[in-house]
Amino acid sequence: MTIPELSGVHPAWLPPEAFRAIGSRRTLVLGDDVLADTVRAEVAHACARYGGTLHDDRDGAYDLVLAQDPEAGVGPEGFVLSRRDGATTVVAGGPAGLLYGLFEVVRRGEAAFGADLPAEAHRPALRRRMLDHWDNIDVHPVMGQVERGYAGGSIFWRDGGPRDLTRVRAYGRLLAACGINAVAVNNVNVHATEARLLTDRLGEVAAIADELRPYGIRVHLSVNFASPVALGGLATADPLDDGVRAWWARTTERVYETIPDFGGYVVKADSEGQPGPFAYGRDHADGANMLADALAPFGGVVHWRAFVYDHRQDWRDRSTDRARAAYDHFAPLDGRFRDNAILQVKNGPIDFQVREPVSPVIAAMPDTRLAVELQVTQEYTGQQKHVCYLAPMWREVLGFRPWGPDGRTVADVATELVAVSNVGDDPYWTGHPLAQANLYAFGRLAWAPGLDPADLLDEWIGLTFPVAGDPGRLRRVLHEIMDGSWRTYERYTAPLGVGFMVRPGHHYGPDVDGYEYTPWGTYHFADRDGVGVDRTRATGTGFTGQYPKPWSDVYESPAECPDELLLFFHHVPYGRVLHDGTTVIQHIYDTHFAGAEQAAAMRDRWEKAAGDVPPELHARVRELLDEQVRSAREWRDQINTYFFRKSGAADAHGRRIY
Ligand code: GCW
Repeated sequence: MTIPELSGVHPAWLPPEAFRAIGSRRTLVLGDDVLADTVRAEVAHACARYGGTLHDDRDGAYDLVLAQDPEAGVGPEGFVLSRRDGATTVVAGGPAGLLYGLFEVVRRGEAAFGADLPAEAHRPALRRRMLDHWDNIDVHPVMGQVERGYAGGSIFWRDGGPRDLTRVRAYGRLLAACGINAVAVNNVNVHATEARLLTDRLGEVAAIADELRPYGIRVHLSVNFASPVALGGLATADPLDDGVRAWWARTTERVYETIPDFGGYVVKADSEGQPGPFAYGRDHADGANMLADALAPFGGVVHWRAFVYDHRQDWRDRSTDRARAAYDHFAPLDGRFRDNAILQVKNGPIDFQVREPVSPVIAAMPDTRLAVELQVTQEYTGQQKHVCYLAPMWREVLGFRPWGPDGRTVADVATELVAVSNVGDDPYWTGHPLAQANLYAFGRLAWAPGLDPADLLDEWIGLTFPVAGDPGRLRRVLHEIMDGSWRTYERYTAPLGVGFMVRPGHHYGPDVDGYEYTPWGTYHFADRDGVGVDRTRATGTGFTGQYPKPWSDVYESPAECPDELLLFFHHVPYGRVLHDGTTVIQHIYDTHFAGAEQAAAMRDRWEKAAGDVPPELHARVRELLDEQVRSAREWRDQINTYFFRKSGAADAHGRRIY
């Protein structure tokens, strides 16, 4: 096993310097599986650079000991970290724990070799911590190679075929270092070429799995529900048909012959044109269970997405509400899914907007295993042209208590966390160099959902920029720019929970009415008197009734509804007074002026970091900040002008509106 070193690719949060503390010490590694080999290779690699030594003999004095003990009581991925008598010890519950323990020591750097440390148990809160790639083999004429990808092409495929996978090993290493243990390699919209990854192109998946395995990452595959027809030549894909079930069983068996540790399937069915069980008069439990049955003999799982709604809605029809769709489809099916069928639910009821309430499905399915799906790729949050550090949003989602202050959190209810990846073949991995922090923070939050976003940012800064000119100054500047960047983005784009005022298709930049008269079910209903969607039980779509108490009542009442979600749940007059005393219309003006100003302030702050980061990186971020400032101004002016023209209400501060 060799440690991948790439030239021309930014090392992200694992620059050589991150291994200095380990590399300059005497380390003992015990264990004889693939992951122990990886740990040994990592230590040896670091020692070659920094002069330390790697040992495998128990008798001796070491600065760092990494060993396994199934009795450690922390599960296969956990570890106990301690320091006493000049030695730091990681006792892992299993092979993966050894790897995660190593990366914990990397994160701490010199601090891991300082003062004594009483035994600290670490284990992941969520057993599967997964990234979904929306990568295609072919470059799609509209979507590009990576659907909603803002960081270049796929790291797995070049247009039309497999690519040199050296970079995939390095990717696995980065993911392991933030705690991720599963990757779905292809787009959930499974087109004709990509469908064949299940059958005659399976070798390409196996090759990716080989690269990721040494870092404890299992590979999953998005499959097309109609595969028995498209690939198997059957007349039907009916999940209750014996021939169809036999086809999936045989096909899945072959997958496991090729990739014995294959993770399972991901399915987007009956959604945005993808085939599904509805075509055969079956429901989604029938569909998911059929695949679960095919996977069960091999320990595999199916991730079945709950993103099912009518995308051919009539905008004139105000009773159909896209927000209701996932609950309406899935809540009645609770208890019917197999143990190895995992329902994958987007964090909000609509679609990864900058602000949405937490999906009511999460509280509605006590007898179903749930994966909560986040979007690391910034489709609706600036497309990796804008700085938008998303950990604060995710932290809010994970800490949300659907049953009120004394109930469990979303993180307690979920069995897994999944996110759409923001990675591509860009030299910085994520296009915007600062968007790397989102990927890092996602993995860390999936491991420990209670972590503080600012602390995570701090970790990421420390690892990513180890030799910066003045570390204190850089840290300050990055916190000033990034800590509040999600809220800043919200300010200059979407006020009070209204969503989808984006350009149709690519979803970048403002277009207030872009989706207003389309079939997609994403409306704001602004007129001369007011704005927002009435989702109440009393007079609206009844969506508020999908929440348990207290939220069903809180959201129902315009007086109690949190301001930031007011227009998500209510249609209100522009003059309605918010909790802070401003009117809705004045809030729109104020936040848009403030947001655009804050974007400009980010750019000024970044100038102070010139000299603390490599010049190319500084220049790349500066260029992107120019675009962010331009775009924020455009958002400000279009939104303010639109609502000024609709409402006729003057800005209390007499600022320029067009
Ligand atoms: O947000 C929407 C995106 C689609 C995506 C879909 C989904 C993969 O605009 O590009 O399709 O969500 O999550 O399935």
